[in-house]
Amino acid sequence: MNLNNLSIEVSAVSPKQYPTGDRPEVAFAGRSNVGKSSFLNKVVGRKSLARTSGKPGKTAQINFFNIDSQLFFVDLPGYGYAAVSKSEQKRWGEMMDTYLNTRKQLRQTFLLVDSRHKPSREDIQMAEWIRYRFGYLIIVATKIDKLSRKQMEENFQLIADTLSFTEDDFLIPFSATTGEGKEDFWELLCDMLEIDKPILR
Ligand SMILES: Nc1nc2c(ncn2[C@@H]2O[C@H](COP(=O)(O)OP(=O)(O)OP(=O)(O)O)[C@@H](O)[C@H]2O)c(=O)[nH]1
Ligand SMILES: [Mg+2]
Repeated sequence: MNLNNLSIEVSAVSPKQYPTGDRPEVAFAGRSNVGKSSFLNKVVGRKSLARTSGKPGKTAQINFFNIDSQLFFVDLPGYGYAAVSKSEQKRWGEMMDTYLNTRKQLRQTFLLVDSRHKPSREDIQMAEWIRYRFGYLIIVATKIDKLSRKQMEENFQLIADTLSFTEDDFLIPFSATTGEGKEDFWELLCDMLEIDKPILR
């Protein structure tokens, strides 16, 4: 797989706009501002393929990124952002439910949680849904550059306990600032999809 060949395929709000064909997809879910778009940019080695922002609520559509015409990475809108109006939150929720519950090409949903905080009720719900649909959970714990090693250990335990980790689940410590965790992500993804690992940059 060649990471020089990347593009945004489509920003969708409804299923008619989803890409056609049967390429596998992996989606990235999590609270607003947790770092989904930053994660995506870092793992593919592009500064601004996905749009990021310090202000929560940046990603408002379902964005499909074409990864070397082999698969799609799917950047989802964040949940749990109180400053978005109730009707807008409802619309996003429905849009995501539709995608997550109906999309046949979807091979796994990675759940991003902030390594500094205890997972929220919505994170727990999402984790349960992922286990139900895919059999196991892959958590990306973001922003680890903001923690000491000791805090990290403690917080990873809290995350694992809160999400009722089993031995089938994975946790990838990650930083979009330092790039830590990028290798582990690709290792896991390529094993899962049985594809060759790309040359990372
Ligand atoms: N220090 C640090 N900051 C990060 C990291 N990842 C993301 N950020 C910052 O967190 C903020 C939110 O990042 P985004 O990637 O836009 O978050 P998102 O989850 O896509 O947010 P929504 O699109 O609103 O759901 C930005 O200011 C990023 O620069 C990280 O690993 N370390
Ligand atoms: Mg985003």
